[in-house]
Amino acid sequence: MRLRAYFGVCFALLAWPLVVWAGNFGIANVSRSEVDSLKVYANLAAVSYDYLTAWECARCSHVSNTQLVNFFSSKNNVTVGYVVINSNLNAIALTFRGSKNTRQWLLDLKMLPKRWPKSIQHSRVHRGFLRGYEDVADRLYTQCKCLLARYPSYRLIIIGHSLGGALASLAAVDFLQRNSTLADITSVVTFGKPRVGNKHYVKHYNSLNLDSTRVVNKHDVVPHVPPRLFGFHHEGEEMWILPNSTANCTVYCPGKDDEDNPNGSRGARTTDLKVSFHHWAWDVKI
Ligand SMILES: *[C@@H]1O[C@H](CO)[C@@H](O)[C@H](O)[C@H]1NC(C)=O
Ligand SMILES: *[C@@H]1O[C@H](CO)[C@@H](O)[C@H](O)[C@H]1NC(C)=O
Ligand SMILES: *[C@@H]1O[C@H](CO)[C@@H](O)[C@H](O)[C@H]1NC(C)=O
Ligand SMILES: *[C@@H]1O[C@H](CO)[C@@H](O)[C@H](O)[C@H]1NC(C)=O
Ligand SMILES: *[C@@H]1O[C@H](CO)[C@@H](O)[C@H](O)[C@H]1NC(C)=O
Ligand SMILES: CC(=O)N[C@H]1CO[C@H](CO)[C@@H](O)[C@@H]1O
Repeated sequence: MRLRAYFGVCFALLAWPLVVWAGNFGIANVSRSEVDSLKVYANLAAVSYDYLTAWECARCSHVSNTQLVNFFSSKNNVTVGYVVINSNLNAIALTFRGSKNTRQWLLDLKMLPKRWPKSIQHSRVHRGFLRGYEDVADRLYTQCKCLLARYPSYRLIIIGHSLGGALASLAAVDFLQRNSTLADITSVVTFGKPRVGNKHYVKHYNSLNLDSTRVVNKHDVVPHVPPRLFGFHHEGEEMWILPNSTANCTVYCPGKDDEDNPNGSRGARTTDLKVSFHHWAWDVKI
């Protein structure tokens, strides 16, 4: 699943300017088979919006050989998600849901940063996202640790859509602070993730060298908040589902150590951004 090494052939024509960037900024086409494997994670993210008591729901059927271990929710119902064991992926999957009302959530989004993790100098993250994560951090870490001990050959995959993507980023950093050897077996896959922290946070995250993938659908507005103007940045490894591509053509846009690729989704004009793009990843509705 090391996506970095992937150079596929795009299954649709690209606008020519993107082909030019491709040479200059390390942008590569993502193959159809890679997209198909990422869709499994998109389906896992989509399922988090149902309240589950077992792996039984319309969208659950898209991800077979899955056993629900825990459906969790913070007291205020803001931090919601689940833990499953999946024998197809040979993995424990920890999935965080986003907000049920994206527009309201965007309006309420405050920009206050907080110093975190304490051990990383100058690292700051979004205070609200951190509070949401801390509500569930200890029990999720304990649970994942126990499951990994029970399934020693399994990986840990941390998934999230929207706010859930922010929580997935924080969970990965926190879990690795608690046990650095987890880096070798942990993957992170996010969809429509907002920015979580400043350049120092991003640099730290990228230095963990996780198998990390950040999917952005077209001109989704959420990855553009909180604004760079307030010091927020994205982790690297963007998979961008291109706008103006009816075939959902996808390109891989590698970042630098402390920033995302300027020629990825970040280059969009503000007037092109829409909330409607937030609820799709290819043909999967999240
Ligand atoms: C991506 O795919 C398009 C269309 O098939 C092709 O023209 C372009 O050269 C490819 N870019 C890279 C970097 O492989
Ligand atoms: C959280 O959501 C569940 C399921 O919809 C509901 O039963 C419960 O009352 C909610 N709790 C709060 C505090 O809103
Ligand atoms: C850290 O994680 C590894 C991999 O799951 C595990 O083997 C090891 O026991 C863990 N160490 C601690 C102190 O929990
Ligand atoms: C997408 O297509 C529209 C209409 O043709 C055009 O105005 C817009 O600039 C295009 N956006 C990109 C990113 O190519
Ligand atoms: C492309 O994505 C849209 C949702 O944004 C979906 O309706 C459509 O089926 C997808 N097209 C293909 C060819 O996958
Ligand atoms: C085609 C295009 O817009 N390329 C841009 C990619 O990013 C670099 C760095 O910001 C710009 O200098 C290019 O103009």
